[in-house]
Amino acid sequence: MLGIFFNGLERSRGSVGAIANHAYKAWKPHLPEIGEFASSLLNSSAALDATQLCVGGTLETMVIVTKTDATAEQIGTVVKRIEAAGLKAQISTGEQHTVIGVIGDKSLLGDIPIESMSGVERTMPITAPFKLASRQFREEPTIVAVNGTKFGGKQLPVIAGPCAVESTEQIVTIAKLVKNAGASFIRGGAFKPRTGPYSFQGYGKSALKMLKAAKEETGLSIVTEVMTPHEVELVGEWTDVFQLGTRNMTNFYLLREIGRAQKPVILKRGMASTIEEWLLAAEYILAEGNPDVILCERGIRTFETHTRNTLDLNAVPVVHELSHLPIIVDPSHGTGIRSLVSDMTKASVASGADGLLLEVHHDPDHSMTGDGAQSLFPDQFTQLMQELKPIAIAVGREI
Ligand SMILES: [Mn+2]
Repeated sequence: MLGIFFNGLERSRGSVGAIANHAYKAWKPHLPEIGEFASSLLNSSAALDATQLCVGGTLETMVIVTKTDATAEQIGTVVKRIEAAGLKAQISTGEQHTVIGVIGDKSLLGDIPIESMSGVERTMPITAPFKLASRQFREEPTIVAVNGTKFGGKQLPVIAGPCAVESTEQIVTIAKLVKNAGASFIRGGAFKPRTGPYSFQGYGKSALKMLKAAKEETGLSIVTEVMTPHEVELVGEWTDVFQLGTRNMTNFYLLREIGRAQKPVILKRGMASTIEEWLLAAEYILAEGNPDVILCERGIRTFETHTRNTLDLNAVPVVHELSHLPIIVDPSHGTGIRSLVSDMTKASVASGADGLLLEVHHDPDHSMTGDGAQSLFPDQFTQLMQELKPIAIAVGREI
């Protein structure tokens, strides 16, 4: 049975959906053993995916909204009942209510009278395909704080720096310039996911040390990309915020590993991904227990070839409607053209962005990644920061 299922899975995921649902009902009492058996037998990603898929077959997430006066003890009792039934509970503390997200097969709750337990106001299903990322799970915006700087509140944090870390001198010079202009974060790639294998791939661990030098010199927090699950620990030792790049938005093993790291992450939108797929990618991180996800719109592929990407500013208000997560905008990659970056940054702030990510280089003609063409000169960046102030005020924000 198991073998046929996995073979089917390799051929077509869609066609085995129905089989998975039937099989799941029969397997349910034995799921942990089956998962273990499948992993040890095949020790392959297909095995893990299959187990996850069949668990997902009847997955129906719901939230338990607790009363405004519910005590920590009452909430703890509800959580214990959920976990004892074999489900995962995720708590979100809001101003009015604490909400408990129940992840897993709701039928495992059986006859537990959740709605009549003390402290519980009501339960409701989350109808959106993404659950923990949805506004239904959490009404208030999530604030992601990094060393005192907050994404998702009134403040608009700015992350600036070169595409790649090229030398200590380069990154320290740029860090000082962007700090003076008002940025809170220095960015720069140590591990670079390049379209071609012969392009500069980044200086790796030595670049992380260079970023640390820039942090020590300026006090700016670090944002840098992590590309593979096994580098999460290393990069996490140096960075303040992980960046997960556009090419890795659907790298589900990386998403899960970052979900297990207790560190904020900027999740860039896949260049060909819908907003729903993007929020589902965020869900992978949230479901592993990391609540600090910052979404980043960085432009998508369209039929337009004049610009590098089409900066989808629709995504900002759409994400705010669908999700409680903060969303920042990267107009540098969104346009790919220096002369367009300032205008689109202003438009980003006007659209309600919760922060900005900008490429800035003091010597863009010698940039090692080819992204020099979209990098602002430091004086342009300084001027832009000033010009953004009245726009931020007009939309109720501060920069
Ligand atoms: Mn770049």
